[in-house]
Amino acid sequence: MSILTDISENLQRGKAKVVKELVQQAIDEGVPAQQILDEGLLSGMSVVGEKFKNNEVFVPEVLVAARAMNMGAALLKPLLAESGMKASGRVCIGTVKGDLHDIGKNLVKMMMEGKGIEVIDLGTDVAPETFIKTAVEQDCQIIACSALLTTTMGIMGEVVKAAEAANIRDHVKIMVGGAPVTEAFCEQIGADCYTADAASAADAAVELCK
Ligand code: B1M
Repeated sequence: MSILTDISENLQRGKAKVVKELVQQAIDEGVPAQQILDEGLLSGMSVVGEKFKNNEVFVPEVLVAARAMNMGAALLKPLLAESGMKASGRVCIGTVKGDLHDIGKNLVKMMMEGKGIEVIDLGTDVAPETFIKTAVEQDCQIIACSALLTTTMGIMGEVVKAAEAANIRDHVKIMVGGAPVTEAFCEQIGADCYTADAASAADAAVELCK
């Protein structure tokens, strides 16, 4: 069994300590960080997601898998950081109100930090007014919203409206993403940028901060 399969299977079983050790071992063996993320951690999480959808596993199992995912990803963080020119900029990021999913949001944060962007992490269940208040007080160029539920993605539209009401739309860009979010939805709510994955979100943030 390859070490990446091993990481994926232990993540599915929620064995956070083993996942952490295996990720470290893969790093030591020279496996590229992006490959460990894609073919080990994210591949395991996607199996968990399918099983969750089919009622083969339930919230507790998903939570321990998520914990293993976050522990493994933390080891990859410095390696995913690209060398070379660092961008400057400040972003506040959060998962929108009513939504507690934070794995994707954490990956986006990690990738943005890897590009040299300062990221203020507001966590999960973030109200529109909290995004706006933080952007104003901390002088952020970007508000980045993540949503994983079809029932919460509409909050992103409220963030755009709140930014308009606060008169910050001319200098604060709004980025949106998460599994149910699409380019069409981004346009519909009047946000500035949709990206499908964490790496593209980081690239887009660098451009928007210029
Ligand atoms: Co939930 N959950 N969950 N869940 N959960 C989903 C999202 C679901 C699709 C599962 C399913 O039924 N198939 C479904 C949503 C259905 C829908 O809305 N249509 C669902 C549901 C229904 C629920 C509950 C309602 C279940 C319940 O209680 N009955 C509940 C809601 C709780 C709440 O939020 N209020 C719930 C709870 C949970 C857990 C707490 C158990 C756990 C979250 C733990 C945590 O995050 N710490 C959980 C998990 C883990 C999932 C699945 C299995 C995995 C999500 C994930 O982390 N994926 C998910 C099923 C699935 O996706 N297959 C599911 C990996 C992650 C890396 O991907 O977040 O998409 P993702 O991020 C991607 C991109 O989307 C992008 O970058 C990342 C990749 O590079 N991206 C951005 C993300 N944010 C971005 C922002 C950007 C740009 C890109 O710019 C700003």
